[in-house]
Amino acid sequence: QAFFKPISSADPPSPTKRHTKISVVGAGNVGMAIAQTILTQDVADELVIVDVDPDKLRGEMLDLQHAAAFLPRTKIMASVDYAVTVGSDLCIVTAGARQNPGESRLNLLQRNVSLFRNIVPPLVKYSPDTILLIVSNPVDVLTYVTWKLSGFPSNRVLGSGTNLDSSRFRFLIADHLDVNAQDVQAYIVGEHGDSSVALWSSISVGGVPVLNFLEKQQIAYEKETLENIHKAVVESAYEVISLKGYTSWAIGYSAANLARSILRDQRKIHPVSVLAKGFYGVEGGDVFLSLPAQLGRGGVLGVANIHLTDEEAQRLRDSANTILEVQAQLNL
Ligand code: 6V0
Repeated sequence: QAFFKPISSADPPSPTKRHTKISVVGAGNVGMAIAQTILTQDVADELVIVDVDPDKLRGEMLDLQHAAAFLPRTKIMASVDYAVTVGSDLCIVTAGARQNPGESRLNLLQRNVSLFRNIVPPLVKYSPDTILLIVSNPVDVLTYVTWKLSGFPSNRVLGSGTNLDSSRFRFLIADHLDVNAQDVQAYIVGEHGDSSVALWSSISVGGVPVLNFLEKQQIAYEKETLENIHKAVVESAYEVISLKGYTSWAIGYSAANLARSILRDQRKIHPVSVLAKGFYGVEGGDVFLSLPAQLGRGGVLGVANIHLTDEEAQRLRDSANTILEVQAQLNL
């Protein structure tokens, strides 16, 4: 069996293309954290920021431009007019409405869908070949909405999904084992948020499968500790928001990391929100949720065929059903 199921619509990269342009929609906490990480990590030649608030937008643009002397050379532009995004290789959407006191999540989602009707069509109009990376929450449903509104093939629409949850997971495992988080391989898949699925069988440190190692050393399987780590991952966003009001740095690095893999054709595997129908027994409708996907210049190149236990596969399908139930109530 092949390691990747290829997605046939993923075109090979153009060998001559060098100049890279990224547009970020939404100049809030998340959009600006992504923008500044893209700049410091030298991911693009041109960075464009779009928002509906012209003063904030210009202020943020000038503030970033004033750091040019300390950064790799990147042309920075900002406008309320989507014409500035023309020819983008990657568009990252972080715009979102804020939840009103007492407002249901579904109502908030419906308002975000209305925002997306004003965001996705102009992005597509000015950059018909772009890749769309969605960050706004609820990210899985909004990625589906974007796919529908764009008319793009599914390889060119993805959500940041559980790339962030997985990096939180890797940090907590690294902290527990006192190792470097970059040496920890571990995936959280499924919905970004409450019904996410931790793949215990995927955890390895420096190439050594952790559960196998514990079993061989006859060290008691620390299931409770592992489950507490996953619980801490799910709760960590709520904790950060209750402490500082929003999350920004980790999602900034997470999205810039995805941008690099895509635009520099790194072909790395990231748990990101992709059209999941047909993978790992997910059936019953078009649903975007996070699976370990290979990313490159063509967007989502394939989905890794990693081993899931029966319980993990069932949880993934439950996660898919949770998202499908929300989508069924949407007015698209
Ligand atoms: P914020 O600071 O309120 O920024 C939102 C920005 O969107 C503001 O600057 C608005 O002016 C702008 N905006 C609103 N409507 C439009 C529009 N129609 N066109 C362009 N811009 C518009 O929010 P913050 O930056 O903190 O969060 C943004 C979104 O990211 C929210 O939906 C969060 O829930 C989501 N996050 C997603 C994460 C993930 O892992 N996927 C992580 C953190 C936050």
